[in-house]
Amino acid sequence: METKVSSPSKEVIIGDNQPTVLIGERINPTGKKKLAEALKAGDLEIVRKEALAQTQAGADIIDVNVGVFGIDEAALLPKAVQAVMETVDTPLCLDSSNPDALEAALKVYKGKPLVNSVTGEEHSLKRVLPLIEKYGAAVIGLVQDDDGIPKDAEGKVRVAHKIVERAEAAGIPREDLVIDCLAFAVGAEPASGVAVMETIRRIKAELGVNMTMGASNVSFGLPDRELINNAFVVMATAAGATCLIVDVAKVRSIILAADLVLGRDKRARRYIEAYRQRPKQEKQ
Ligand code: THG
Repeated sequence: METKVSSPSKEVIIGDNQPTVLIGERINPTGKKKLAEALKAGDLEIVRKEALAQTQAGADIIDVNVGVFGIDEAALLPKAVQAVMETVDTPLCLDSSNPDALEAALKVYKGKPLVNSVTGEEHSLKRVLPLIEKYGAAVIGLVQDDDGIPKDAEGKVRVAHKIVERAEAAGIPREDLVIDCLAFAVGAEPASGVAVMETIRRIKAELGVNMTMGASNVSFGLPDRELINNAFVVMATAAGATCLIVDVAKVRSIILAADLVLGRDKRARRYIEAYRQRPKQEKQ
């Protein structure tokens, strides 16, 4: 199963026999005061800078999220998307919980974007799936429904089935769906990591779709978060996740190593190339 996402000049393929696709998460005002203030003032300079920095760090796709409380996302998201498209040719992931903002961004995007996201909630399925079909986009499906986010694999798999069925009924090919299994913080929910690994294996066996994960939730509230995030992304990749939403500069090297071990980097080409690019003093 291959999910294709593109800009006018680049195509990214998410799939089992491909290197893990990394979506850069940094254009997102969550926890970033300076970016939030700039977005409120309509200043997109930081957005451009982050687009460039993440592309240089090896991001395959860049997530664009401008969700600040009190902001008109339907007006700002398309502007941010334009700014990023003018700066880099990396394909984009349009990230908003507001369907009007998603539609406004879909109208200006050039290529085939990944939309982040639809959920198993009725209002989301009814409003977002027709947009995906209309614009020929790919979409991330969050395993969350009107009862919330299921904690166990059984519940998560059930919502994944629902999203796949509803997407196909809306005329969206299965390969254009990427399921996000939604991990909780392991500090608060010790069984969450195991539940997610089981969910990934079951969804792969039962539905065959591509899967993504945001890594940073898992380590919330604990010290040395990077270490936990690294353990999590390696395990998720081994379990069958084919795409990750991460801080690319921090996670890329461990994923290159994981891809190599999993046979997703033939002749170690990507691993060695990244090693060559590293500053001399860091090499061993
Ligand atoms: N799944 C899907 N989409 C998602 C997520 C997911 N989109 C949003 C989020 N999760 C992934 N993106 C982020 C963006 C920022 C942070 C974490 C995840 C973050 N920000 C720092 C903080 O809050 O402290 C600030 C970091 C900094 O300044 O460097 O952690 O799970 N489909």
